[in-house]
Amino acid sequence: LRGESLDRAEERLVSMCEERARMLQEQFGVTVNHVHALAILISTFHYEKFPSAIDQETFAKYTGRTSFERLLLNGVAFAQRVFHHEREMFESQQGWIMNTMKRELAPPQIEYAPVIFSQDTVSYLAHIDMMSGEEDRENILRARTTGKAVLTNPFRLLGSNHLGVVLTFAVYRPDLPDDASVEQRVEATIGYLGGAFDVESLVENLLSKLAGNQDIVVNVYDVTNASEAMVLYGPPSLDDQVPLLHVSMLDFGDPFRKHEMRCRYREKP
Ligand code: WA2
Repeated sequence: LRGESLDRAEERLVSMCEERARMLQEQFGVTVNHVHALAILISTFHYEKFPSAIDQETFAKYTGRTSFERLLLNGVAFAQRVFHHEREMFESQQGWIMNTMKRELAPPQIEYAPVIFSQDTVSYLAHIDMMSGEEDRENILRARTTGKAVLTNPFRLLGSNHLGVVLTFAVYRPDLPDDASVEQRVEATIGYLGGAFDVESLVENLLSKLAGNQDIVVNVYDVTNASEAMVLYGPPSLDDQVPLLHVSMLDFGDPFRKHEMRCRYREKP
């Protein structure tokens, strides 16, 4: 550690780790808030207006021009709630047939969540029933019962195959009261707005700009289940064999999930 005292080295590690955790949490928070506002925009301009004031072109243009507000997301998309009895009508009106995340024809289900609007950067989501993916489906169900931002487990994203997490907000009919019950929420759900935090490339990009980045190794974990932490960012590592390790708490805004950042010094040859 360049001959500095152990105390000084530890102090420096703590401050670099806390700085990174604060920055990441801040960027997550800004992004989540902006996606929340987009969900309200869809509720207002797609459902309160007849005919809808939003179509794919308008959505792509607006979300593209506001992407600076969502630096850690690779894009946003809107999936509409469609019941089985509405499927035939929906598909003929749209002029396309929904498919699954595996690019197959969507088999019959009670309900679906096909993407009808997508930012250009995630155009590969168009026409996919997001309920056909396990992580996305869990998010959709939890988003609509809570009315809050929800995050998935870390998993490999469609398109990039990068490690990341998906953020989902339910979009409700505009008349839903603030104090609605769970049943009222589910009933008033008209779709889902969300996107993926591409942690593998966008967090890398964020951290690479900070001083001291060469000196330390940063990991982010989902520690919701304390006995089996899941890597969300950084190289696999055996933290218990490291002499100096600092753990910084992270709050990404989903109270159901726990995340933390662990920092250590890079091994010097
Ligand atoms: N967005 C981007 N890449 C993904 C993904 C996703 N979901 N799922 C797997 N790879 C439209 O919850 C609604 C976005 C899901 C929203």
